[in-house]
Formats: sequence, structure tokens, C-alpha cells
Amino acid sequence: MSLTRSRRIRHRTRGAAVGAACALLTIVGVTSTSAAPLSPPASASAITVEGTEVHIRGFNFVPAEVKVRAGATVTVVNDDSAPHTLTATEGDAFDTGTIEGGESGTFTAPSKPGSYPFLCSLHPQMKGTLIVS
Ligand SMILES: [Cu+2]
Repeated sequence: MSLTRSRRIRHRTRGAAVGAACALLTIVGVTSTSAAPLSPPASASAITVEGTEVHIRGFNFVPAEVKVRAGATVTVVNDDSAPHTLTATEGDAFDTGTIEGGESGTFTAPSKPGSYPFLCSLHPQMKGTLIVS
């Protein structure tokens, strides 16, 4: 067996595809149940979920990274049987308060764009990030 065999030059096509993916990522669509001033684009990229709904499932925030518009109302659905919260890690930027198992709560995203880490105040190992644009 020769080790050099797998090191042959491979034909790669990159660059164009990467550029297109980056362009898609700059489009932020927020699907809101309340009044939306602009109609969001139908297509969305997969890396970060855009929307105004977060689930709590198996002691995890799903998705753990949530992208929203400033001031958006975000619904948090607790799919577990245990109570949870979604609470800003620093300060009092947002907090759902305790959401009982099987129920849902809401909070209002900060009006200032930025990245806001959050956790469950009952289970601090549960973490996520709210990205406000
Ligand atoms: Cu919890």
C-alpha cells in the first residue's frame, strides 16, 4: 500500500458557493405572529434559526441561538414536564419568569441590537444566546 495514493490532487470547486452562502446569511427574516412591518423572505439559512419561537426540550433551548429583530415578542414553549425560565444572563434585559411544563411564555427582545446570553434560572446549565438585529 502506498500512502501517497490518497494525497493526489483533488479538483475542488469553492469560492463561488461560499460567497453565495455568505450572502444568504445576511438576510434575516423574522416570522412574527404579530404585526410585521416588512414581509420576511421565504427562504432562510440553516445555521441560525430565525424566528420568534423558542422551545425548551430535554433541558435544552431549541434552538440555542435565536435571531430576532429588536423589540420582537418571542414565545417560549416548554415541551418538558419540568418548569423552566428563559432569563437574560446579565442584567434584566428579558425574562419569561417560570414557565410550567407544557405551557408557554413570552418576552420582549431588547431594543438594542447585540448578542445576549441567556439561561434557565432554575437550571443554570441550560444556556443559549439571543441575537438581536
Ligand atoms: Cu430549566
